[in-house]
Amino acid sequence: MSEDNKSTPPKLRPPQASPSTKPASINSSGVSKPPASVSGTEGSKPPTNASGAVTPKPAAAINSLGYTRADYKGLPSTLCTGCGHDSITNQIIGALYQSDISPYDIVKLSGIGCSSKTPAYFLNQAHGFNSIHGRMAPVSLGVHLAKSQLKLIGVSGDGDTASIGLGGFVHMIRRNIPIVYIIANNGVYGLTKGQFSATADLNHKTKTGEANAFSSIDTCRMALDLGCGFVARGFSGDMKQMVALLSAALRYNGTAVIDVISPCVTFANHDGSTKSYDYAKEHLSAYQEVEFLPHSEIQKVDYPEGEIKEIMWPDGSQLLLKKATSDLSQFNDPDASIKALREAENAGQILTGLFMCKQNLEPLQKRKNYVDDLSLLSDEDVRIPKDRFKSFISQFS
Ligand SMILES: Cc1ncc(C[n+]2csc(CCOP(=O)(O)OP(=O)(O)O)c2C)c(N)n1
Ligand code: SF4
Repeated sequence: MSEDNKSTPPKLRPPQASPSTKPASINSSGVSKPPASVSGTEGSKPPTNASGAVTPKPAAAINSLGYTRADYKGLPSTLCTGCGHDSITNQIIGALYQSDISPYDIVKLSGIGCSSKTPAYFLNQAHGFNSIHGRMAPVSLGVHLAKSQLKLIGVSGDGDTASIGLGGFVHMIRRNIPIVYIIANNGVYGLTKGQFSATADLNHKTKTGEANAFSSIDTCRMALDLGCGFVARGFSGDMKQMVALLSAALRYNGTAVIDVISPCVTFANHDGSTKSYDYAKEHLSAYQEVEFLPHSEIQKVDYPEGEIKEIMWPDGSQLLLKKATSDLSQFNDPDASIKALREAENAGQILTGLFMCKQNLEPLQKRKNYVDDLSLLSDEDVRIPKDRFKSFISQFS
């Protein structure tokens, strides 16, 4: 945890005991570990009935890799009670549990902010890098080049991404770095007590009534314009939609941007805030309804023509898009999605759903023909030979 994240958000929960966890066991290539029950129940007393006899505990449900949902959890949250970011954490855990991805094959990334603290609250067993403010995207490039077979999940704030981190965000998209890039968007800098961020809407008001004088940056429109292959917006209060979007993003091989409206209950949940729970509930509008069917739950159902679009994933899972405000052919047309987002903004609506899902974009590694795993290169491969180094240095003597 960096120095910055030691600043304390207001209304903290009392400290809670952290769950017991086993350290990650990593194989020789630094990846994965065979499925095991790592829920950490050893050492605790078994449950007993009134007469003191040990009652058998019902077995926890497991996913296809043999992990329980608890195996995808992290430490208890220290965010304000009711913070939208905690809902996103739960949604990430839910999507990961049904993802068939081992916790040991994931790298969690973040910048600085309340949102950037949240990777501590999921996936205790994963690798992680809590970077500096606005630098999650460039750090993700380094991590990906060092170990391209690991799955990257990043949580950044709207300040972290759209204010200080905008340059890195833009170039990450241009390079199509494979990462699930979640923007927990509350329109404010929560950690530093509620200043406007670059996604705060024009005329959005602070708690003391000050109106924002500047127009907002829409990270989804920007990502679409830059050619991002997976772009979506969700609301932290909509578990079903978020788990569906995250489940699809986790299977996407390229940059997957999900902007999530995530109310800050302490600094942006009042009348006049356009990122409050009440405002979001009154102004949400769905581009389409989304539903995710893991491959184990697929059933063949016939839908009326034009009402449902099925997106198939390589593992056999399906993302179902059901017609809402848009014609279902629009979602893969960046111009149509940008137009719909702009129209929604002009009408004071928050448009959520999937705006782009292009599965055939070449990921970074293929475009540049990079080696798969920089971390496996030998010293000889990465060191300049001694004689060449000497001759290079001799130029300066
Ligand atoms: C270089 C630098 N500038 C400023 C800060 C102070 N700072 C810490 S977090 C933050 C903004 C956090 O806002 P956001 O990313 O939206 O996350 P939130 O706390 O709202 O979840 C700022 C400005 C910093 N840590 N580093
Ligand atoms: S974003 Fe707001 S509500 Fe959430 S922890 Fe930070 S200050 Fe609290």
